[in-house]
Amino acid sequence: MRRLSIDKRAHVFVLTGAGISAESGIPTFRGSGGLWENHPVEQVASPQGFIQDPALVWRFYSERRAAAKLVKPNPGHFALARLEEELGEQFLLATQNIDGLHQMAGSRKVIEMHGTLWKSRCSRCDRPPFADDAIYDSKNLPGCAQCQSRGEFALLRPHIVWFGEMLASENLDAIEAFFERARHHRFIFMAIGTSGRVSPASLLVDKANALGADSWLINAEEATNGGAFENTVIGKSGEVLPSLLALT
Ligand code: BV8
Repeated sequence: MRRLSIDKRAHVFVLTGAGISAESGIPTFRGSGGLWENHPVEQVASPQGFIQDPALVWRFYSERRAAAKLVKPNPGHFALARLEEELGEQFLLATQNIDGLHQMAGSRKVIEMHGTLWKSRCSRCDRPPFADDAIYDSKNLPGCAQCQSRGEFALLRPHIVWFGEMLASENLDAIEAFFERARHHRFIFMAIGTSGRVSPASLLVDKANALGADSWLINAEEATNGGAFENTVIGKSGEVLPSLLALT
């Protein structure tokens, strides 16, 4: 098996998924069979789910906020923060996770492709998303103060990209711009701790390959889109990343 060697000239893009937070104690989606309280996550994490039962959806995210407050980054998160320190603008991290552990580990530029647990926004008006780590009780769901000041009522919602919702174009543009620069150099694409089931994140490896990237999957098991990667390292990210990402 080839060894990954990253030197100072490399341009490295990393996509992480739930697997990188598993060793911090946050359950993955596939690990729970994709279910929460016997509901398929794709149903709860959706606009339809929120309209149908906002109390259920706020309970889902309040429980994840409460759990995520108790966990800490693991050596996998710290290894990525170190690599960003060493490569600077030649490094870009995008995550599908909403737990904020990359930032807690010291990563400075993190593209949160699917949003974040730590912000809420109005489900209706144009009030910008705001920091919010509140645990809401299903009996008194949060309303938007701006709408209220206009004599209207609208529920707050988590600032998260649900299934069936578009990803923020500025995030996709930033990734595209990095790929455009990296293609003229030694371009390494890494996906870490992701089953590769959710698009458009799971399609990034194909774009990187088409631009000449050296693609690596670091995962506890084979992934749905595993065939797209030239190289695969099967292992726990917290155990393999510290040595794998050391500069040569
Ligand atoms: C979009 C926030 C355009 C929410 C998330 C049919 C109908 C409608 C839509 C679709 C359809 N088919 C496809 C789609 C598109 C859909 C999609 O991909 N669906 C899937 C289910 C098939 N995508 C979307 O809807 C996206 N938007 O496409 O817009 C559009 C618009 C309308 C209609 C069509 C298209 C929006 C997707 C974003 C959804 N939001 N998160 C929340 O978190 O609550 S996705 C959510 O699930 C996560 O963010 C993550 O992305 C995904 C779970 O994936 P992973 O992170 O990979 O986690 P998983 O558990 O699966 O895997 C973990 C891996 O780690 C495992 O392989 C495991 O082995 C490994 N592991 C475990 N421990 C370790 C480890 N590895 C290393 N070390 C360890 N220690």
